[in-house]
Amino acid sequence: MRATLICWLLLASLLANVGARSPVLPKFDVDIITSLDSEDAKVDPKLVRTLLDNNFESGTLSPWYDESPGYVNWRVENLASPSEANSTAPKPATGSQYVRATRNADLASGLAILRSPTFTASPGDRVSFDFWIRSKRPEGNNLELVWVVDRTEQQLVSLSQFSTLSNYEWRTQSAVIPVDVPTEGVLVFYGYCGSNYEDAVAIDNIFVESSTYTTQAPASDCIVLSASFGTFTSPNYPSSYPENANVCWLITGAYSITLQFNNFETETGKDTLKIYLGPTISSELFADLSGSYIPNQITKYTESMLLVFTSDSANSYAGFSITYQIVFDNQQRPLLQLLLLLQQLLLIQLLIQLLIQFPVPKLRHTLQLYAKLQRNSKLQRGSQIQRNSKLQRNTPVVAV
Ligand SMILES: [Ca+2]
Ligand SMILES: [Ca+2]
Repeated sequence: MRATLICWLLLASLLANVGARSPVLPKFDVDIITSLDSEDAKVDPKLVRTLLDNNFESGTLSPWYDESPGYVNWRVENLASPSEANSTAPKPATGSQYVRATRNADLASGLAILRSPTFTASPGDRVSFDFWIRSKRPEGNNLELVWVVDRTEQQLVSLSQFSTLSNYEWRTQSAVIPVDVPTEGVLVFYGYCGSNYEDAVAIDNIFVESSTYTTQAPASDCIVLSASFGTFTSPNYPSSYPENANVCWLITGAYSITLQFNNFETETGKDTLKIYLGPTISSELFADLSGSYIPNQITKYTESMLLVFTSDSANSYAGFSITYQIVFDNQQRPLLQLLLLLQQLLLIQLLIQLLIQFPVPKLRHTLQLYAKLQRNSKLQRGSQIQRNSKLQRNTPVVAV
């Protein structure tokens, strides 16, 4: 691994010298990425997905990080105080801070690498960003964006065509992250910057957005289960469901959701019922069910749940019947109040039972008896006090 890095540094050094003379674009080495892949092992890829957006106004790259091997590094700079004053950036569309491939005092050329932590991309996810790129020679510099999964890079964007002497424009670029199923991977920006003072590569407003399909289609096209309880089935149940079925059910605004499977029979591995703990297929996949095993009852404390049933083009079975029960979020307070009321009712019932055990005449007798006992005990205490005070008076005072 170290040998690879040394080789690469030698290559970068060579490129630095070549880059000063002619606009040769570097060939990127996958090993660079994988050799630097240990830092984010502790970060949950599902959680970090929502943190990737950065407009750099806070002055930090996080959660992106600089993996540049030398010469040129990513630095967040302010429009008011650019790190390379000879070639100041145009004003960004919003804010004043952005990240720039910044060279040393000698303006040595090189490759700057900006890398995301490993995160889970869902189908349709799209990355967008603003960029400014300039060079003394046409196409002399480049900004590439690649998607890396299992040490394999896939180029999403290459922007050298915007690298001209006269370019002073921030532009927006976007690309779909190419995944068919939720996939863990890394986004990497490669910024190659030459050694002329006019050379510049800068990035701003990185956003990773879910596609319209994943965020909206299930919510609008699905069967919305809005009653507190009920039963839903696969199409045609108990007859065979159709081939190429694609049906979904959506529950939202819940506090908890319970599913009781009355029957379940689908083609194993081909015709599946997927249960997501959230409103879209980008949400956490809780279960991927198929076959003839009837699952146990499920109760999940989740605001929403999406169930998606799909079948392939052959071999259909009876499908499923599921009884659901939803405790809606706004039912929680009334439910707690009801429980408190029940508790009070139980106390009242205990009192009533006591009264039944002591019928009223008997109760009056008991109270009279209690009053008499109280009087007697007062009298006894009174005579005891009198006796004690007599005793005290009769005790001689001993002079010291
Ligand atoms: Ca900004
Ligand atoms: Ca099938």
